[in-house]
Amino acid sequence: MNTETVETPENPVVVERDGHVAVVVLNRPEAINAINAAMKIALPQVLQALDDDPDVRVVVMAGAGPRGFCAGADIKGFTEPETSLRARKRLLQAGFTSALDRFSKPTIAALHGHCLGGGMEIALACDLRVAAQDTLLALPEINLGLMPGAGGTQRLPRLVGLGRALELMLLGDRIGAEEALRIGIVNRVVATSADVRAEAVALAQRIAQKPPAAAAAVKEATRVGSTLDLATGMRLEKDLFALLLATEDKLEAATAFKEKRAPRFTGR
Ligand code: CO8
Repeated sequence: MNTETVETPENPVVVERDGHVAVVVLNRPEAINAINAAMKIALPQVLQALDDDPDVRVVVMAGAGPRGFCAGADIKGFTEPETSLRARKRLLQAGFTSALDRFSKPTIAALHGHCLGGGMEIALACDLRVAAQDTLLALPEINLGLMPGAGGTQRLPRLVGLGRALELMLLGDRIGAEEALRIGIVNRVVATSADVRAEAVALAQRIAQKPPAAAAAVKEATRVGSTLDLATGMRLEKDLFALLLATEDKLEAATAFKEKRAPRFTGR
């Protein structure tokens, strides 16, 4: 794997490449990858660059070090109160998880250890989640006099329903990987944290073999469609379907079928 770094003093986000898959690593292991100001700046920049790179087809999000994926917002940075108006403006402008919403290609979170607060919100903003058995997930903001502020109140109920989401957010309790699998927060559980990144990358590699425009269209139709009424969602699906009919990859798939060979997709 090649490793690229982002030009910030602390390198809070590192990108590793494996063919058409990019692994974005939250890289503050000494603080269980807590999200500080530098990470909030770096993550959207990194994702934008990967979205613009035609060689990248799928992104895996992971956390450095043995302690966990991400322990949430950097609580040590909670030093001064902000005026409400300034804080609201900053949150609306920055939105590091909005960068994952804007990201057009499939994303997979590889979770281990602590996955708390903003860390769980990053995971929720990804399309799929793979968790090691030792993963502990929680939205504990209520214990800090806060509430989830990076999409948790909106994304969690869409995955698990209102009742379960409210219970998790009102109590702030941690749940393990098996419970997260049972209620639909994670897609797969692997035995050890040593295996989780490999499992997520293997899943990413399978998706990377698919025609990229079709993968992006499935993502857009499903994610955007889930916020729309049925008729508008169906219309979006038809629009995206019509765009795919004009791709070279659609023709390549049909030609490969006729020639009884594996297709070679280019993303065009
Ligand atoms: N912020 C800053 N530093 C942290 C954080 C954090 N969230 N979590 C852990 N660390 C640091 C610790 O301070 C410690 O550093 P040091 O050795 O220098 O003291 C190191 O990481 C290891 O942590 P611990 O020694 O505490 O390890 P333990 O195994 O005893 O405990 C825990 C691990 C349970 C994860 C514990 O550290 C903990 O409770 N951390 C706080 C978790 C939390 O409450 N997270 C939610 C924060 S709120 C939030 O995320 C709101 C997001 C809203 C979006 C806003 C945009 C960012």
